[in-house]
Amino acid sequence: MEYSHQSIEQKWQKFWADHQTFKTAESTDKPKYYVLDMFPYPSGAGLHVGHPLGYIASDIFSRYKRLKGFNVLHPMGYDSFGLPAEQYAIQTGQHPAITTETNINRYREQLDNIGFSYDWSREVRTSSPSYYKWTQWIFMQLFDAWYNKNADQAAPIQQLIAHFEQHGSLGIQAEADEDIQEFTAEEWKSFSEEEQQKELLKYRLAYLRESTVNWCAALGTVLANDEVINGVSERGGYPVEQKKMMQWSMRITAYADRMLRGLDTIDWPEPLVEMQRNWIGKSVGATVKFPVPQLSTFIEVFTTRVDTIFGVSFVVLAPEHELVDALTTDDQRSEIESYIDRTAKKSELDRMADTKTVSGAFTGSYAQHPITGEDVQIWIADYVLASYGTGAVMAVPSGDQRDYVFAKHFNLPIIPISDSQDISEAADSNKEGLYINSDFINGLSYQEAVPALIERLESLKLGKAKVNFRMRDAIFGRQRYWGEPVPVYFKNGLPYLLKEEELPLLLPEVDKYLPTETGEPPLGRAEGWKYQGAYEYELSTMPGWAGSSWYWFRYMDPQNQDAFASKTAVDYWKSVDLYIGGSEHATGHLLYSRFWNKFLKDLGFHNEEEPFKKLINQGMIQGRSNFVYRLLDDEGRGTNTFVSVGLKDQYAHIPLHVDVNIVQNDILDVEKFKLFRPDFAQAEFILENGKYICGTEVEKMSKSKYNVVNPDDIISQYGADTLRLYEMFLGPLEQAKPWNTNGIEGVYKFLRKLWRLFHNAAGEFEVSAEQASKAEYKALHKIIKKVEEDIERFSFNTSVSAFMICVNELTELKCNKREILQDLIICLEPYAPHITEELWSLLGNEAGAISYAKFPIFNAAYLQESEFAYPVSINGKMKMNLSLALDLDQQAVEAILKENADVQKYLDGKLVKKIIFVKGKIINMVV
Ligand code: ANZ
Repeated sequence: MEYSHQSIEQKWQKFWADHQTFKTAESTDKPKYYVLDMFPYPSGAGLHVGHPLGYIASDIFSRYKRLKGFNVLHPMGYDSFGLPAEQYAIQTGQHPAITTETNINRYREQLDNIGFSYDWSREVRTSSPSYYKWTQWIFMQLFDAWYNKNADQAAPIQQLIAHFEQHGSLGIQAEADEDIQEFTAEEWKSFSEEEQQKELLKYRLAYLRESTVNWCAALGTVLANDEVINGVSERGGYPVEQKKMMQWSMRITAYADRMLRGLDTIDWPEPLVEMQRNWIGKSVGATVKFPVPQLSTFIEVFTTRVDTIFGVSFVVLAPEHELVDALTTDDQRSEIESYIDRTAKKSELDRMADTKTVSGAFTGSYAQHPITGEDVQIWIADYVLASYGTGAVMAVPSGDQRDYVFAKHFNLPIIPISDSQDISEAADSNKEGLYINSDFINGLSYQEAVPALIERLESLKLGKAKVNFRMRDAIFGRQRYWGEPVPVYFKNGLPYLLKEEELPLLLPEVDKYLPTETGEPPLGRAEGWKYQGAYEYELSTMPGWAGSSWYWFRYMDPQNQDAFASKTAVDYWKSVDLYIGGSEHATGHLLYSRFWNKFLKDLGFHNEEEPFKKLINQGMIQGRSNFVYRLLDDEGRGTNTFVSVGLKDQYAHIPLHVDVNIVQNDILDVEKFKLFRPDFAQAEFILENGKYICGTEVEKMSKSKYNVVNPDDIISQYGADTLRLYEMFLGPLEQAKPWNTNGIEGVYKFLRKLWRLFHNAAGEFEVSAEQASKAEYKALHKIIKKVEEDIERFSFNTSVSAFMICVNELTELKCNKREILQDLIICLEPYAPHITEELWSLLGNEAGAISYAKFPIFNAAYLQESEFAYPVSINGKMKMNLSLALDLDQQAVEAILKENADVQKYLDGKLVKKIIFVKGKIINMVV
């Protein structure tokens, strides 16, 4: 029988599904191992060959771990709330739930075709009520919690209320809003219900507050900073403006320090760790107050360089700073206002990215230097960000490059603070010894001067040490339909939670998926949708990242009705041992997930500080585009003649993308090309050696470039096992690489060759029970060792070529020994599960049992060489090679040399004085 991938693969996929081969339970004494993929958003386009790369790698690892005796949790699900289904709903009126369901079915079909060993009984969908009930429940826990700095963890808000009732605000150290009040217990009790709720909102980990947001009018929603690229939305490229709105936020900043510390305890790629570090952006410095006597107020700045304070020659506020209006003098008002208008159009990211344009305006007012008391001008400029530090800086042109450029541009004073006259050098050095000599810090080192300065500022009540984080609290809401409803209603303008037993709060039906006429989110259209028929629900829905910030817990116990996951399941599976996914989630999903994980730990729901122990980013598979070259006529218009790539430079031409699916090994199927587009029906070709050869280029895989390859097509032609092996064979998992089908035949041939080892010349299955030879054992144990080492270090590509070598060796040895072949297919099972299942059962084993077989044990003895070809020299001159057993000692070797005719010929009767013998290396005879 010939190797027929189609029937074999269908047969085994059905078998696995029917027998639930990969269903996982907690009740086992095997050690656990949790392998997680970043679950997909089920888009309408389906999977292309780039998508499964990470899934194949994680599946290989999962299957390998099972063979190694682990109880493996390897689930899959769908991140199924999101914008594309909603955009489609707006265009067509089709409910996003229907689009989502269709897309999921398509994804499932494609995933099944690849032969993944997922436990589908644990599938989750973030958009299903039984799942989002728990997303809402977690939101409620966050709303009902505060962050206790003394304990460095979150705690129930009830505990805070109890403290307020007994001691007032005294003794509370919280991560909270800046404007929290001080009050006694009596005062607290005298507050109205409304006043108490307002105060508590400043402490809650999920809270409402007015904030500047990235408003995207075209998408009708607020976007997170990482969803805005160069001032336009990441999805769709629509303009984004800054706008003030009441928004739900998550106090992720409370966890900033723990998130930083945690990075040292996990095994993640260094660039990813670095991105998170920068995103969190811890800065150790001080806040300093510059008095503004005429307004009896202060301008507070944040600086990491308090040592440069004597170089301050002006202060700069962000244009949005709350004091700008009061500080602006009549003379300067029109200039300031027009400047504010101009900068409002730029996003924060644009402002940070633009280091070239210098712009700003003078308010007309002055502040006092906190130590020297001198007057300094107050300016506004958009290089100062409203959302960072205090939204104001003390400008030190002799210490800071941006301040220097600004001072030069507007002709502001520059006070030297360094011996160095070269300002760029001084700014670069950016470390020590830049402060000028001043009485009380005279002679102190930088390390001593900073605390001395802070002490002085503290005694003046004009400053204090301060640690700042660049990370902001995360906006938690969007003005869209297709997301989780927030389980909150409003009474007297204040938010209240639903009761736990009222969950899930179902997404209501609406007539259109658009904002209301009055600009409210789509949920505002739901008729009669009121809490207890009386109170307004929150109308925004949760952001895309809500459902994905805890999904790994749900897989542990997906059907649980009483908890997001049972304690038993969570205690058993703990955290994810291996997480594979794309690097685009570095500062979104992977930060939010760490945050929610830590929060749920603080409340005692589990014990793991970090959710994902090891993480690997798979590289992108790029498309390999093909081009045809269309000849141009004298007027530069495209003709209907196409020239092969090698000849194209002899003609005026333009390149055109051509569908890679009608090109094989860069040779165009000209008949299919004529059907590709109606205007090509009459196409003519200038060929090379009778063929039309296409040009190529590596680009992003996308429909518009006609370079999308669908895994289903590869699978129907070559099979899933070939696809799996080939995706790995393309190169190291972490690297970006182009999809190039040119080598896929080689992999397919390898599988057919493997198949033939088990079959005789007549094509009948035939293996021998004889004992294997040394050479056969050697081939087998080489591959056992290699596969084990490769998989353990996630080097999947290198095993594929080793398998090919092994099968070639065994073919040459004409090996059909059962004991060799059976172990070989166990090694190969993680990569090519279908063919190995088939061969396994042909060998007479229990069907399906190969998935739980024992990975063969490597025996080093088989790799030891038993003979060595010694170079034999006479007086240091190499004469010949002599193969001898490696276990011979000097005496035995000398005896053999004496007997050997060739050796005697070279000696030509000369007397041997001494024989130098180094085992496994050389023989030298001294005559
Ligand atoms: C004086 C100074 C002198 C500064 C000097 C730097 C060098 P990181 O490390 O990013 O925290 N800064 C403070 N708030 C800002 C804001 N809202 N927008 C823009 N810039 C702001 O950097 C903190 C430094 O960035 C602060 O220290 C401040 O400038 C500036 F030789 O103060 B520095």
